[in-house]
Amino acid sequence: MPQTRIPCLLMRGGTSKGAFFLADHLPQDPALRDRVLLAVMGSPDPRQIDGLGGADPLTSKVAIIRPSARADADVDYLFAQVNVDKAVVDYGQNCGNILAAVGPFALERQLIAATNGITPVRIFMENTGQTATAYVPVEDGQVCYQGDLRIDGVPGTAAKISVEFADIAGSSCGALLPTGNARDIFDGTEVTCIDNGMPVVLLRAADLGRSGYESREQLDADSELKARLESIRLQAGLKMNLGDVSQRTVPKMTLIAEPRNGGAISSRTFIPHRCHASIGVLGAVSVASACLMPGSVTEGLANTPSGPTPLISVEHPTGEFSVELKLDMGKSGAERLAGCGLLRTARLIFEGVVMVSGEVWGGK
Ligand code: NQM
Repeated sequence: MPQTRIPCLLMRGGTSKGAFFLADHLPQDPALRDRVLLAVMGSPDPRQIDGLGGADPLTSKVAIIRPSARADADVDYLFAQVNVDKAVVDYGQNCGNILAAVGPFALERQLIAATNGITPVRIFMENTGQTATAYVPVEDGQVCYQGDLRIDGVPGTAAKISVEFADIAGSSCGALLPTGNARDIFDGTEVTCIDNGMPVVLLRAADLGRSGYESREQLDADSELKARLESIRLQAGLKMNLGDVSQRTVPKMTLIAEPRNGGAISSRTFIPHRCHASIGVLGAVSVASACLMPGSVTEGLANTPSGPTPLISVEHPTGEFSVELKLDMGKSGAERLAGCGLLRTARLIFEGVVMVSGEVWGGK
């Protein structure tokens, strides 16, 4: 049985890497598409030896893109998290890092016309039903990947892609504070459950007997901590309107501590079973938003700037991530989150066809 050739771009978006496809190049049947994506990445297998995945959730990602039929978007972007060691493809979360490469992909595949200078690409994020605009640098009609922006977690420098989100509160949970509270208690531990683009549960590291400054490797080896976090996560997931999250990759679990390097807060994020090498884009937006939330567990720890557009630096294991939050006066006259902006880089790494075993089609 011959292998099937599927056109694919391998791209880095921010601090993640994934396989990018035009929706039309993948099977339309969702179950078959999942089998194809598992085969592309080489899952389930902790080493992903038989596929493109890098044996890490941050490099086992897929973007599925199509021209948009919507008036407010140029392209539709569906994100798929391909589990490394389980035969599960999760569409129940968004990914702001992979999003950073969606604009360049749309230009590479000529889904939109390039404008020299900066080309804005309006992206409908299918996973959460919200939109973002990415501003992609273009030179001589080509995406320009080289530049001088350094982002923590990626070696070297690359061209700046700024990404703006309008209101993304309640992206997956229906409300910014999905439990209705700024603070809840699970297993005797105080937490803040928040969803500003990504469902996240914040916990003070000190409450769990940790400093919050441990390395990714130390935390990944800490099975006692991981078991406690998973117990809290399963309970929080139910209260955050996410249902049974035992097979899902949300909510993310973020340990927080006082900032140590001039930022607003220090973080260590589990996504949800492995510690992130840095922090997810929308995860960082949710953590930054919690820093502005009266009554959240960040109180007493966070050093939060004020003003209508505070730039909040979230420290993480390999540096920091700055999020500019936009505040305005809501209908009630109270300050509310109205959007945010951030900077990323991206790169086209490989262009070709990925080979998928004919067995995936069950002989058809
Ligand atoms: O939060 C990892 C990543 C992410 C997601 C994860 C992300 C986001 O770093 O928007 O980018 O939290 O699973 O790619």
